[in-house]
Amino acid sequence: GHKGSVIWFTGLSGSGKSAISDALEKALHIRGKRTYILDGDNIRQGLNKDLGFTDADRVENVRRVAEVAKLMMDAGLIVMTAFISPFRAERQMARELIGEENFIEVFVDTPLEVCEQRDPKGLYKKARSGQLPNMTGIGSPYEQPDHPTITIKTANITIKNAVEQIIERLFNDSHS
Ligand code: GGZ
Repeated sequence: GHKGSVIWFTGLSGSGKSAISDALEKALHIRGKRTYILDGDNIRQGLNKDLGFTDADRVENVRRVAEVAKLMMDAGLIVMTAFISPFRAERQMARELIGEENFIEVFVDTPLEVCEQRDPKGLYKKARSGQLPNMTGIGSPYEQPDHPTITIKTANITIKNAVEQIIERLFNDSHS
């Protein structure tokens, strides 16, 4: 069988999903693992460029990401996905498609206020002024995971520490 797995990050815009997945990828490379990060940059610009931010489009975005992640996992990669993936039902769909034993859900639990203070792209500001009505956390819901494999509270923990927690979960049990 394959040695792949999927590390599924979920959290608000600006929560730190991309930063943590980038750091995790470096740690995995040091351990000789082959990886791939699926994120907005390589998916929403290409395969999913027909999709926006309505509920239906987010559902379809996450569905396609789950299918692609599964294919890459079957090819033996450790796949990281860094999408808000705001809806519980679609994350559950991804978990079932990929298989419970291969699926590590990482909740990047950063409070909305902190994400809003960071606001690197000014999207929250735009949302507050009414110019981006369906911003996640403002005009569009984010459903927190009930039972994530790992919760990263970025307020109390460094990126290095977050990476260590995920690595431990990956290698110190059935996920080796
Ligand atoms: C949320 C939005 C929106 C709206 C554009 N709501 O911080 P970013 O900029 O780089 O990451 C966000 C990204 C979210 O795309 P996802 O594919 O992860 O979303 S989902 O899983 O819900 O399909 C943000 C930017 O796109 N962005 N408009 N309205 N984030």
